Amino acid sequence: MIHEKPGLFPDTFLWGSASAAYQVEGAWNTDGKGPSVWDFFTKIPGKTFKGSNGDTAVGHYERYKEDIALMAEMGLKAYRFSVSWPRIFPKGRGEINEAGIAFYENLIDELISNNIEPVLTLYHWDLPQALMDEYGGFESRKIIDDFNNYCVALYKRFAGKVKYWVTLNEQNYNFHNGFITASHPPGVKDRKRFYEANHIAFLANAKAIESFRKYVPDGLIGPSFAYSPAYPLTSHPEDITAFENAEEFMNHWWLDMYCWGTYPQIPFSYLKEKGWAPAIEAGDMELLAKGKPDFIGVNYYQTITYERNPLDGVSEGKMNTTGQKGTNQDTGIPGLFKTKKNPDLVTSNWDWTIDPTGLRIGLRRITSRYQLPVFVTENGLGEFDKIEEDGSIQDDYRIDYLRSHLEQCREAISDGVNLIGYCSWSFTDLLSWLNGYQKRYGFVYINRDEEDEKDLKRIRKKSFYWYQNVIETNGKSL
Ligand code: BGP
Repeated sequence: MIHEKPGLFPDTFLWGSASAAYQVEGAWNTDGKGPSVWDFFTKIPGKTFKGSNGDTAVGHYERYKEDIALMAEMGLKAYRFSVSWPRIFPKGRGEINEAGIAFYENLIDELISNNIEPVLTLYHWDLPQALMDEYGGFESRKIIDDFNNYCVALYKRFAGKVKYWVTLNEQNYNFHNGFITASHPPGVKDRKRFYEANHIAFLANAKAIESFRKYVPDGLIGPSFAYSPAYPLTSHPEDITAFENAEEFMNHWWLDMYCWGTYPQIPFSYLKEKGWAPAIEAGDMELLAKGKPDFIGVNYYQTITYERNPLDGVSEGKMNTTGQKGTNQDTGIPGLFKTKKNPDLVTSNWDWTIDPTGLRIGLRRITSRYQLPVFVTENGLGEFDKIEEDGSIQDDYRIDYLRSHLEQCREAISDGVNLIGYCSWSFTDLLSWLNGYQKRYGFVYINRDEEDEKDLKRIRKKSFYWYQNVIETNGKSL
């Protein structure tokens, strides 16, 4: 679709940037915080790049005012952050830890006083370790009430201050890594458990949304989905079938459930055949139907290209977590699909394809299928950055990445997508879960690496000034 005139971002557009508690806060055991699963998992040898962890992260817990001052200087309209559940309930439930919730209250107040809209993510993977020990986290239905109780505590406290809420961040990616590749907690490789845990998470998500309607009637809520739109490698009908399999199993499985409260029929039938289908109990479908979101949060980094995969084909492949280009391996599900490098696209040093048009395609697919507003809750480029002799950081590659993706957002708006905002990933550099501190995403450089916490000094990159101008012109000058 080629439009004759360039589109416009609406005046109300939320120009934002995002982070997550474990990746920025540090202060892992300060002010009564309980441990999360990541506090333990990152200490297991070999799990993260150079054994990096978020004990200190980028010191945002102490420096949040300095960080918000930088956001205000930039003119940021929205800041997406996550609340650490074990800061609020150190053991997952029970008495609220007042010092923990006060941190977020101060953060929210500071944002509001700087005219920055808070976008609060309820769950960005840092499950209280106590609930993992007690009942295996999302593998038990007990989590549905515990998660709801935690969410309600935040709804009650922040209903008047926070309008935009995100339920679960990237349930699909986090659970895939947790139960298929064993690279996130709980570090399991078991497809049956994967689908069971996902089903329980869908129920927890729906219940949290049901409660939201009662406590925050004027707010807007939705999950953030790690959306990698699928492409077929060729027009061979078997590759088209592989691509459709991928779209169904990797995307519709979650999006249909969030938006419609139902599972897509073809994958469900396949999972039944394999013995992997989740157990559906009486009342589940009624609850799931109540989880309809106000918007779909889209975390977009790349498209993934698929081809046919025979029954004795590829299943597991290593992921590039070192930044050594070309070390990523293909992966797949025998009999369904396997991934393949797209010959038409370039990649980052971490082998993530760079495909701005894929963002437009994804936004259109969601709009056409679900007819809901969309919020880009993450999009960005993880790369090595270098401090020049004059102290500057010339991250033109990041500007090119963000600009080209925003151009495609504008095209998507012209196409008829109701896009309410865009949060880049990320505002400051931060801990990349498996890739350490060297994979940098921020507009603001943080002076630290894996081995040395240094002084955590904040340094504005070239992209900081670029995004400042984008916001000032409401996207007219990209
Ligand atoms: C998403 C997560 C973020 C962030 C981002 C970049 O999956 O929601 O928390 O980490 O991806 O990924 P990575 O850090 O692996 O490069």
